Amino acid sequence: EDIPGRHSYAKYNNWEKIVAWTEKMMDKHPEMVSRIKIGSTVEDNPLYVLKIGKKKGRRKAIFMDCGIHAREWVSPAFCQWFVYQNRMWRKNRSKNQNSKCIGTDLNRNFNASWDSIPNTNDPCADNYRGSAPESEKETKAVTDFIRSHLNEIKAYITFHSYSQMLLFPYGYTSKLPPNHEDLAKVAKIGADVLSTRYETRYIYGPIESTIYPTSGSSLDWAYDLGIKHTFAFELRDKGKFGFLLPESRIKPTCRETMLAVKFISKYILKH
Ligand code: ING
Ligand code: ZN
Repeated sequence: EDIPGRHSYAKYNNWEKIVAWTEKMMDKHPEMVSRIKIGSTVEDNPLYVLKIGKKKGRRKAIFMDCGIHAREWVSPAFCQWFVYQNRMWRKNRSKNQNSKCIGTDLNRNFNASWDSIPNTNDPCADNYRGSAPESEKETKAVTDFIRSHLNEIKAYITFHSYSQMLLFPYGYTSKLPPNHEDLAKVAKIGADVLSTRYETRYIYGPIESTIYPTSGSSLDWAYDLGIKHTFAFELRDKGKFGFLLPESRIKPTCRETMLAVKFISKYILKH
C-alpha cells in the first residue's frame, strides 16, 4: 500500500527517493544509522555508505552493496528492506546455545504449558520460547515480583500491538476458563467503552480462538497463578501502519485505551 510521505519498500525507488530515505533513517535513528560519503560517480553523483550499528563502535562489520549493475533493480530494493528490518526486533537480546541467532520471545517464556504448542523451539524464530520456562532474567524478574505480591494483585493487564483486540485466557488451550462468562462480559463492555471516543473497533475473546494459539504467555501464566482477571490489549491499528504507527496516533490511542482500562479497573475493584 502506498502512503504519501512514507517510503515504499515494495517499489523501485529512484535515486532522489533513496537519498531522501537515507536522510530519514538517520533522523529517525541517530544512534544507529549514519552516512558516509566515500566518493562520486563519473557523472558527479555522491557515493554513500550507510552505516548501521552503534556509531562509535569499531566492531566487526559486514560490507554490502546493492545495485553495482544498474539494471538489477531488485538489488537496491533489498538493501532498503534490510535497513528497515532494524526497527522490527521482537525478542530480548540473550545469547542462545548452539545457535548464532539472538533472543527469546519473552511472551513465550512463561511457565504456562510452556512446551505444549510446537514450533516455538527454533532459536532463530521470532517466537522462540527459550531453553526452559523462565530461562530469561527479564521473565524471572516479572514472575518473582508478581508472585511476591499475589495477595494485592487483583488483575493483570498486558499491552501489545497491533490488531485492536481485547484478549483473555487461554492461549495454550481451547478450553474456556471457569470465569469465562465474566471475562467476556468485562471485555465486551471494555471494547464498547473504548469505541465511544473515536469509534475504534475492537474485537474480543480468548487468545486461542481470537488471535492464535500460544503457549508460555504471561497472561495465561498469571491467570493460572490465581489472578482471575487477566487481559491483553492489542492496540492500534489493524495493519495499515502496523508496528510503525505514526506518532500522531499516540494520543488518540492512549485516550481511548484509558477509557477501557478505567472501566476494567473499576469493575474488578467492585467485584
Ligand atoms: N501479540 C501477542 C503475542 O505474544 C498474545 C498476543 C497476547 C499472546 C497475550 C498471548 C497472550 O503474540 C503480539 N503482538 O505480540
Ligand atoms: Zn507483542
